[in-house]
Amino acid sequence: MTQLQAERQYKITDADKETFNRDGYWISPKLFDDAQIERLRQAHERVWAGDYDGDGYSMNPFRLSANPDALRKLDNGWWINDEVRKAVTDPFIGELCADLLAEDEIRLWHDQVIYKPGIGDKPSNDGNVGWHQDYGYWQCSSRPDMITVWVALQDTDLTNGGMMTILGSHKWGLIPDSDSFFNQNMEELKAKYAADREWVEEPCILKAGQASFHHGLTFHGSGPNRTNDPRLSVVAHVMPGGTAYRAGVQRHDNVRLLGPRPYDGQKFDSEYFPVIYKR
Ligand SMILES: O=C(O)CCC(=O)C(=O)O
Repeated sequence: MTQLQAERQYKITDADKETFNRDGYWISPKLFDDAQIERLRQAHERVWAGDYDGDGYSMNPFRLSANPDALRKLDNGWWINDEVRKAVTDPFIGELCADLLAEDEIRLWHDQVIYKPGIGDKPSNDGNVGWHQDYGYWQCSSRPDMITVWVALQDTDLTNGGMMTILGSHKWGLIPDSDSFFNQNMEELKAKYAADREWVEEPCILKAGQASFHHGLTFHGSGPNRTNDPRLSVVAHVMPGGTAYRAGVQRHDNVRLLGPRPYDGQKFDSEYFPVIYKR
């Protein structure tokens, strides 16, 4: 058995659950082999070039910014790229999430393909991801205990703009106006959210193919990529089976996937939200 095969048989331990429940995040073993990582890196190239698999339409058509330092991000890349689809619907990811959450079924909420350009020592914050809570965007969902699985497609640490989480911040509950992904002023956001809370920044240090798993309420963000190479990732946002629409709270593009007249309590259970794991 290769080392990767052994890693892909990994079972969540009580210590992993304890880490996830205490810190709001957990780092996995290597999920994907080098060949799959390379294919996902090529998928990035194709996505940004508008070269799509099949006849699907992208959820939010991507236009390359004139600013070469800007973060690139596409939601629901699985609709238009088969490699991304294979990665973000991987049952192994689903099983790890099911075990961390003690759930029987896991569905995909949506994915993201994210490219952070390397800017060397240029004084730019254009690739920053502001401190935010994912559930700050997902309040139309009945469950805040969703998980974001952030898969590194190269070795990632703070030098290339790796993500940081705020330890234990998922226990703070939903903080008002925490949908601040696009605010690139990390210091301003920190001053606002840290207030009198204990603010402990934890770098997510990952080898290529490893992933960080964070809770929907865990604050996280990332700073500049100070290398000269882009930082590439694919991200699966997942939810427990049975997660349903919470009407009248907040809009999200996914709600339109429920049909023309979504109703309170309607389950996110169509083909747009595939089951990626079931016991
Ligand atoms: O890629 C990053 O630095 C942050 C991504 C993020 O916020 C997320 O995946 O939830």
